[in-house]
Amino acid sequence: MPIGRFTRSASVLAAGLLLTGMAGAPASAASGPNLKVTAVAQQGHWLLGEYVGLDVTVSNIGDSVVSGAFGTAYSESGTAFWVDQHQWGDLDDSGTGATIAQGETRTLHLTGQLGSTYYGDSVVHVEVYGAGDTDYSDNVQRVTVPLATGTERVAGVLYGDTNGDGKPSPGEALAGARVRFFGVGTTLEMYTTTDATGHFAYDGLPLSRIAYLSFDRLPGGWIGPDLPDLRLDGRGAYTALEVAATRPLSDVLHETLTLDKASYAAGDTGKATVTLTNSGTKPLTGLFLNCDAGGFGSELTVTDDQWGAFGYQRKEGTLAAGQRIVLTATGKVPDKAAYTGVTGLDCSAQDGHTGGAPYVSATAKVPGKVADSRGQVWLDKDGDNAPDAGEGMAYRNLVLLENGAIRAYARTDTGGYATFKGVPVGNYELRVLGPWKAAVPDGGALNVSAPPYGGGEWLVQFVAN
Ligand SMILES: [Ca+2]
Ligand SMILES: [Ca+2]
Ligand SMILES: [Ca+2]
Repeated sequence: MPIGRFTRSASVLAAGLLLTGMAGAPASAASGPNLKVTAVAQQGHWLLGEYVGLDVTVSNIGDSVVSGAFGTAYSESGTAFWVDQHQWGDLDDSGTGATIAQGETRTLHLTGQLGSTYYGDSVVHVEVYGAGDTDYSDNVQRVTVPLATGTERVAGVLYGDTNGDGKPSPGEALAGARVRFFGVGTTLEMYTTTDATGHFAYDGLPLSRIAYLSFDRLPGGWIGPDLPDLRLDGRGAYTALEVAATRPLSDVLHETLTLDKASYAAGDTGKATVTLTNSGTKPLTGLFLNCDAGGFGSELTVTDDQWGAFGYQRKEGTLAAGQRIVLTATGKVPDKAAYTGVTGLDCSAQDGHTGGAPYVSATAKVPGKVADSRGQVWLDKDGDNAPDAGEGMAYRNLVLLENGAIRAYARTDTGGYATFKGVPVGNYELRVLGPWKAAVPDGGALNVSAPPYGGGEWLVQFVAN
C-alpha cells in the first residue's frame, strides 16, 4: 500500500479526477500539468529473495510545471516485492516532492527484492502523483515480475582430463566419487556417488537462489574442482554438466623437511631445511610455505621472513620446470618442548589455488623430564561408538613403544584403567598386548607430557586385530 505523504496526496487527487470527468472534456485536452509513468521489470525467471531491476520513466506531458511530484512502487498481489523508497530521489514521498517542467522526462533505475515466501508472480504497482494532474489515467502502471516454477535436475559426468582436450574422453570417467549437493535454505546436504561411467544425477530439486555442488573421495588422487554456485530456476541449465577434476599440486611440487639434530634442549636453536622440487614441465609461481610454528607451542619458533620469497607473507616463490631449491630457517626450541618432550616443524608448500598441496613434518626429542601417564583402553562391545560401563579392557598388559622398542609397561585394573609411572616425556605408541590394535590408524599415538601440560587421562579405543 502507499505510505505516508503519498497516501494523502493520492486521495486529494482522486477528487480532482472526479471533477474533470464531470466537466465532460477529454482528459488529454485539459490544460495543466500531467504526469505519465511507464515501467518495465527486468526480464527473468526470478527466485525468492532475488533483486530485480525496475526501470521507471516519469514524464510531464502536460502544458505546465508539476510541483510536489512523488512516486512509489509496491507489490499489489503475488509474491512480495520491496522497493526502497529512497531510490526515487527527489520523488521520494518522504520529502517535499520533485518539480518537473512541462516536457521533462525522468528515468529511474530502481531495484526491488522479492520476498521469501512464494505467492506466484509478483504484480508491482508503480504510481506517480503531482499536484493538479489533469489526467490520472496514465499515473499508474502495473508490471509483472514473473517467478520461476517447477523443480530442477542437476546431473552430469565427473572426469579427469588426462589427454588435456578439455572434455570427457574414453577412459577418463571418475567412478565412485562422492557428490554433495546443497541448496541454501531449500535442501539438506544430499549425497550421491558417481557411477561406473562417472555420471551422477539429482532429480526433483527445489528451486534455489544459491546451491552448491562439490566432489570428494575421488579415485586416483584427483581433486574435486571448486565450481561456481548454481542458480536453480527450473530451466534445466545443469542437466549435462561436464565436471573436470584437477590434479593435486603434490603431483609436480615435492617437499622434504629435515632438522639438524634428533634431540635438543629447551632454549637451543634448531635449524630446519626445506627442499622444494618442481618435477613438472611448467613453471610454478606464487609459492609459499605455510608452517604452523607455535600451533601446539612446542615447535621451533621459526619466523616467516626467513623463507624469503617463499614466506607466507610474500607468496612470491617461483620454481622453473625441473628446478630444486633448498630453504633453511632457524628457531628457538621453546620452553614448553621440555614438558612435551618433542619439538619440530610442519610445513605445507602451496600456490594459493591448487588443491592437494604437499605437507611434511619433522620432530626431534627434547628429553629430561619424566611424568606419570594414566588412561583407559576400551572395546566398543555394543557398537554404539561410545565407551560404556563394562567396555574397559580389564587386566590387560599395556606397553608404550618408541620406534618399535618398549619403553614402559602398565597393567589395567578391572575398569580398563592403567598408569605408566615415571615415563620420559615424549611421543609413544600405546599397545595392548594380545590380538588387539588401536581403532584408527593413529589411534595409538600418545604424548606423555609433564605438568602443567598434558590433558589429563587418555582414552584409546581398541579393536580385534
Ligand atoms: Ca497524468
Ligand atoms: Ca579429455
Ligand atoms: Ca559402547
